[in-house]
Formats: sequence, structure tokens, C-alpha cells
Amino acid sequence: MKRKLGWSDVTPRADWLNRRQIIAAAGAIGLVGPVSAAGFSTDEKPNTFEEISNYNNFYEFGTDKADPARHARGLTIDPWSVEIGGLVDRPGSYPLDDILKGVALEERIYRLRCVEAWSMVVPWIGFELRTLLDRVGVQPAARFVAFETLMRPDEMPGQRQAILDWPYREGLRLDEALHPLTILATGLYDDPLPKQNGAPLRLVVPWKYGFKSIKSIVKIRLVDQMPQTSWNMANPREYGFYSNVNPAVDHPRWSQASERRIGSGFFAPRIDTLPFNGYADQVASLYAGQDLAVDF
Ligand SMILES: Nc1nc2c(c(=O)[nH]1)N[C@H]1C(S)=C(S)[C@@H](COP(=O)(O)O)O[C@H]1N2
Ligand SMILES: [Mo]
Repeated sequence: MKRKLGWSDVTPRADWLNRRQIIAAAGAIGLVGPVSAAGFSTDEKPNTFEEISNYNNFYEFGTDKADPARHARGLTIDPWSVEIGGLVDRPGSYPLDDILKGVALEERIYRLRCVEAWSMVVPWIGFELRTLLDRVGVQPAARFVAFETLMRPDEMPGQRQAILDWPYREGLRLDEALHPLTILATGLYDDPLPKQNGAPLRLVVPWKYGFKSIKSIVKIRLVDQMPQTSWNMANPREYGFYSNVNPAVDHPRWSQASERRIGSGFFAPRIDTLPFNGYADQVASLYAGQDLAVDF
């Protein structure tokens, strides 16, 4: 997976460190050890950069798996800012550089399980969402976090069609948003995040179906009510708010018991889907007392 440029080389801001420096620096101040030693990463073999950046769901660019890689190159991602508001002490429109200033980026190798029953293993570069929420100051009345993707139909051909009720919206309960597994990703391998993967900033919530991991975020709001989310709005019977990976609860139109690992070859056996996508030890306690077959 040797790329021609490291992600710091192609990043326009001089204060971005390369990944090795980041990990060494973070290790020196005790945040993480060597690569992924914090225990959050899987040791499964990651998918290739080519697989991860050529087989995508990003309906703003079309519904075919190859559409995002084909059409996302036209998306302008610099300048970029994120409007952070609602129940926070320091609301505002934050330029991406401000958001990333002083943030210790780290590698997180996570499984990604799409609700369509395919999966990959992705080496993200990013940081915990909670570090950003701490900086803006979450007020005590906040119970959920709502996210929105960029709305720009002239650069996003899918938004000229009524595929979903644009802009793409997602949400998490506050405890889910503050969980250390929940990250905002800015990179993939040693590269900046490809546009088709949600550049310049996307959510990654590895124990939930992939559609919760909203791409190209421009709005984050702390709210007291469960927010509306795109797939739930489109089909509430098929897509719940929680959407935790759950092999015991089938999609109304297909089984969720197993999955196809992208890149494993046409004849490779399907693999068993794990509760919470294999992250049950870390997250199952968030849902104690909740019936996830009903509250899906
Ligand atoms: N804005 C936006 N975010 C999105 C989507 C989308 O269509 N639009 N698709 C989701 C789905 S269904 C999945 S499986 C993942 C796919 O992420 P990847 O293409 O980086 O693998 O992105 C999620 N985030
Ligand atoms: Mo998905």
C-alpha cells in the first residue's frame, strides 16, 4: 500500500503532521502507544486502499458502488467549515483547520459492516468525536447529536434526484457520541480521506450499520430530542435510529446473520456477522435494559 504521497504532503496546511509523527507525539504524551496499541483496532487484515476507495455508498454522487469514485472528484473541500450549534457553550462556524489544531490524530483499524450485508476492514486516521464535543462544551440538557452532510447539488449529482430527502442526516445518542470508539475520520492509510469516502471529515461508528457513519459533515447540533435521520425517514420499518449491527434481527428483505467481506474473492465463504459488529465488549452496556429487537 505504498502511496506516492503521504497525506501530509498533499494537505494544504503546514501544521498537519505526518502519521508517524502524530503517533510518536501522541505516544510521548501518553495518549496512544505505537500504532493502534490503544486496543481499539482490529488485527484483521485491512482491505486495500483501492477496494476502500472504489466500492462506496455515497448517494449524493449516485447509487452505483462505482459512482462516488467517478463523480466525487468535483467536490470542493477547501475551504471547509463545520457549524456547531444547539446546546453547546461555544457555538459557531468552525474552519476545519481550527477543528484539527492541536488534535492528536491516530490510526483506528475498524470493521465496517454495511446494512446491505457486505463488510470491509478500514484503517482510518482520525480522532475521537468526544474531544471536539468537549472543546465546544456540551450543555447538560443535550441528549442527542445531530449531523448533516453538505448540500451542494451543483457538485453532487445525486442531490438533483429525490433519492433521499437531502441533505443526508444522521444522529447518535449523546453516550454513543462520547464513546471512545466513535471517531471523526480525516484520513485513510497514509492519505487524506478520499472524497468518495467522505472528505474532509466523516463520522465512523464501527458497531453500527455503515449508514450511521455520515460523510462530509458540515453541521453538528447538540439537541434534546432524538433527531430525524435520512434512512429512518425514508423507510422507518427497515431502518431504525439505533441500527446497531445485529445478526439476530434480519432486515425485512434479507438476513443479517452473515456478510460478504469485500475483496475476499467470489467463492470465499460468507462470514458470520457479530453482535455490535464485534464491539459488544465495549458497547453492549450502553443498551442495558433496552430491547434492541424493538428499539432497532
Ligand atoms: N452523506 C452520506 N454519508 C454516507 C452515505 C451516503 O450515501 N451519504 N452512505 C452510508 C453508507 S450506507 C455506508 S455503508 C458508508 C460507506 O462508507 P465508505 O464508502 O467509506 O465505505 O457511508 C455512509 N455514509
Ligand atoms: Mo451502508
